[in-house]
Amino acid sequence: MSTEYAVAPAEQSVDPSALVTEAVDLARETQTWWDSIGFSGRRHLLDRWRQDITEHLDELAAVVHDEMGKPHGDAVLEIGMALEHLAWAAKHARRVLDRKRVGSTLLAAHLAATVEYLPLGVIGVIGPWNYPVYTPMGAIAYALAGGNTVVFKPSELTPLTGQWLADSFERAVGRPALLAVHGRGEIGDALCRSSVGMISFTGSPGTARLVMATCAQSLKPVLIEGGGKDVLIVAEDADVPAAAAAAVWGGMSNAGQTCVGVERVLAHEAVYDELVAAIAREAARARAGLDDGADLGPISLPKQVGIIREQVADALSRGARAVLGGEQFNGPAGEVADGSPLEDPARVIQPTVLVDTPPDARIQREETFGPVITVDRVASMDEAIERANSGSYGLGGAVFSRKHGPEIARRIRSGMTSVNNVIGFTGLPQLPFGGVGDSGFGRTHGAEGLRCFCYAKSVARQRFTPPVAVTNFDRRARVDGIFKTAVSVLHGSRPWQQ
Ligand code: TXE
Repeated sequence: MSTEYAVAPAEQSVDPSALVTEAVDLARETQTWWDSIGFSGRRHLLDRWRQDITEHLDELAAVVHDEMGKPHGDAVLEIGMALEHLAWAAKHARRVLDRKRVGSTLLAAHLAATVEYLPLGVIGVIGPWNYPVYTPMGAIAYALAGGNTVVFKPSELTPLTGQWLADSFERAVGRPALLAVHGRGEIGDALCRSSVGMISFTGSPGTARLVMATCAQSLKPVLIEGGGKDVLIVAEDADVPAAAAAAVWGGMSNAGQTCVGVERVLAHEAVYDELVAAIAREAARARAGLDDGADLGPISLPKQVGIIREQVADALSRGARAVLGGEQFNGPAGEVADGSPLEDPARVIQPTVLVDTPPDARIQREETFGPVITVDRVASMDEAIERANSGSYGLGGAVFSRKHGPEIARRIRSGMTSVNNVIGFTGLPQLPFGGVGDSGFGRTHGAEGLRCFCYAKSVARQRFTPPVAVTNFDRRARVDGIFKTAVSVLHGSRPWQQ
């Protein structure tokens, strides 16, 4: 497997767009063949890719662990979930995208109609570092299954993982339908300016706006997933121990670097004290560290350490209390230099639980993306929902209630909500994944995810000459009269239905 990678252009004197143009051109050449082999041909080759990843699972997990620090076991979990999506997309692409007859109407009875979803061509995927396999696979697998080829720009924090995926694809399939290009924002920007048919972006809302602005210049469609400030709501009829365990896993796993992770817990006052105690006990059992036995690894993105510490310091200064982990935030908000190694102890942040956090604290509305959760009391589910929906994000979320979960879930303004579990929706390939507000728009996964990288092609074929032809200039009063009568009959008021 090749290990030397195109390094960020900052280290190279070549024009960033030349790297990207070369990859996009190769992907476009390959796309003609990839489209021509059809759904069964692509399914066969995507299954071969999936088997190759499975056969080298530990190797890929080691690359992920080494690059961004998550425990090996968590990397295996992530890769397994990504393979679920790859399998589903390959298997269901024909059912979702292939040509289908659609019904006609009385006025258009002379037409037979079909619709199918055709590939946009080459898809540019810009990926994140926190789930460097699972998240990009949500675009790559669905785009490939629909007949597109893909140029993938992994995060500059996880280039080896991105290249590993492209190399694995090449090993299994033998043709470059998936290519990786590497570098920082300027390579991502060059991909947005290239001739790809669409951009799938996962990252921060700020960068998402830059991506959109660049793509707007060529009217290029974009899919945006911009992070979240997800809540876990605990109703008074909830299973409190289960809710506590979910809050801790959802908030602390992957060192809290999960776009659909739990950032805020809102608990009914009837169960609040019991829940806080249970969360503190559960979170105290999770240990952050650099060793293999750690439950959560270091903070992957150097600048994030400062963001987390500033948000916690701000909350504590406004009266919040840490029922776990507060002591590590005494003293100045530590900065970690951009080039600091993953093994820098300053990147290790222990699970932290804050209570009594004022609503105006930064941590209540800004994405923390660290192993820190706030737990607040509410007097009712109405108040919980109002507070849940008060922010600018709307990605995931969870509700714990024995009887009212689905109805509460529906009122949370987010793309996905789990009921009596946490992030369960990420493991169901059938469910579309995406958000609203600053969390972005467009959907990966599911039927929507397959269609997202295609365009609908509608065909209306004339089966016989219509008895009353309205689309010609010979149309005279007689035909107009007949047409008006038909419209009145079809669309006029129906006294018997009053
Ligand atoms: O994201 P960026 P970063 C959030 C999280 C994190 C913050 C910053 O809160 O702390 O974003 O992380 C590429 N045109 N999430 O710096 O800057 C860049 O190379 C095109 C949540 O990683 O958004 C990288 O590959 N591309 C998120 C990708 O965009 C550009 C997961 C993301 O970078 C570009 C990751 C440009 N002008 C971070 N500038 C989630 N939703 O899970 C940069 N890039």
